[in-house]
Amino acid sequence: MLKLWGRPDSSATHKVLWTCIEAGIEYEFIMTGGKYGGLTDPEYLAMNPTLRIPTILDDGYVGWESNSCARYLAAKYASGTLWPEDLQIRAEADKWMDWQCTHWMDIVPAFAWLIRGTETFGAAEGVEPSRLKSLEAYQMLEDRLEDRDYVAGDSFTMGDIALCPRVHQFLNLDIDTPGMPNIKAWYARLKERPSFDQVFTLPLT
Ligand SMILES: N[C@@H](CCC(=O)N[C@@H](CS)C(=O)NCC(=O)O)C(=O)O
Repeated sequence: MLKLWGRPDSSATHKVLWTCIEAGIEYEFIMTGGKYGGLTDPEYLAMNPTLRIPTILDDGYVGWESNSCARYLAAKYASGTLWPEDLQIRAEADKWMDWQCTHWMDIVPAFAWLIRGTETFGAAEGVEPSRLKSLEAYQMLEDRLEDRDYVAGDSFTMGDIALCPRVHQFLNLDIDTPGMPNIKAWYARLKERPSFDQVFTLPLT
């Protein structure tokens, strides 16, 4: 059975967990990182030297980097759904997964202060620049969702899975997120999936 090391309040873990649930993969979830620790255990380090979660072990293959894990699992277990068979549609899903990596830090200063009280990113003063930077970046996603229900096209794919955790954080912080009707409608669509509540089980932490 696939093993997944991560924690249920980690946005990177969410992507892999969601992929497992949507693809119907049986998995063992091993609580790691944050308050669970374990990142420096020699056995864990030997699998994943980045001191990060998530990590997967599937049939002898060790994977880390959440988008890479999601791609691997989607290709192996959800070809035709999460992993679009059409090359150009798949490339769109891929493109937005990579785009998400470029912008994943935008919301972190606001998240760090408002949810964790972390001062590393500028405390309260860091919130507004972070909000504005996120709004600017999310305008690209807003435009992309103008005439389609999901980021790669007509159906839910790994692209939506990779994008959602940070959008989930952004929309659930106590900050002003004006406009963005396409993103909000897309987020509401994702929330309707039965899998959503199995992934986003905890308040933001
Ligand atoms: N680019 C990596 C980022 C992984 C990452 O930053 N994970 C965070 C949790 S979201 C982590 O391991 N933090 C340390 C911890 O949880 O102890 C990925 O997408 O997998």
